[in-house]
Amino acid sequence: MSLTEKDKAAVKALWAKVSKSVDAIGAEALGRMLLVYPQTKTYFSHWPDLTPGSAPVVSHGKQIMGGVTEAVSKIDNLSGGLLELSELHAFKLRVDPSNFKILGQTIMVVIAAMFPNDFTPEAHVAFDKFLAAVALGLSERYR
Ligand code: HNI
Repeated sequence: MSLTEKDKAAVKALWAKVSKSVDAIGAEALGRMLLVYPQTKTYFSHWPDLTPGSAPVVSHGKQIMGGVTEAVSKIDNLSGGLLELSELHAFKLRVDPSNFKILGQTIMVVIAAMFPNDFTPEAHVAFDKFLAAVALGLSERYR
C-alpha cells in the first residue's frame, strides 16, 4: 500500500491548502481523540485539563501537527524520516502504536469538516494512505 507519485502530489496539494490552519486542526483533532477515544487519556494524565480547547490540548495539538508537517516534507522516506519521533514514542513515552491510527482518524475527520471542498475523494484516499504510512513510520522503532 505504498504511496504513488500521484498520491504524494495529492497529499502535498491538500497540505498546501490546509497548512495555514494546522494549529487549529491539531487542537481540534487532539481534543476529539481524547474525548471520543478516552483510553488515549492515560498518556496525558499529567496534564491539568484534557478537555477539548484547554491550553495543554491546544499547545500539544500544535506540536503534533509540527510532526505531521515534518512527515509531509519526508513523504519519500517515511520509514526512515520519522525514526527520532518513533524512538521517542516507543521508549520514552511508551505509546501503544495502535493509537497512531486513532489520531490519524481524528485528523482526517477534522480536515474533512474544515475543508470540505479541498477534501475530495482523491485527496481523501491519498491522505488516508499517507497517514497509514506515517503510523507505520512512527512504529518503526518498536521492534
Ligand atoms: Ni505524540 C509528544 C508527534 C501521536 C502521545 N508527539 C509528541 C511530540 C511530537 C509528537 C512532535 C513532541 C516531541 C518532543 O517533545 O520532542 N505524536 C506525534 C505525531 C503523531 C503522534 C506526528 C501521529 C500522527 N502521540 C501520538 C499519539 C499519542 C501521543 C496517538 C497517544 C495517544 N506524544 C504523546 C505524548 C507526548 C507526545 C504523551 C508528550 C507530551 C507531553 O507533554 O508530555
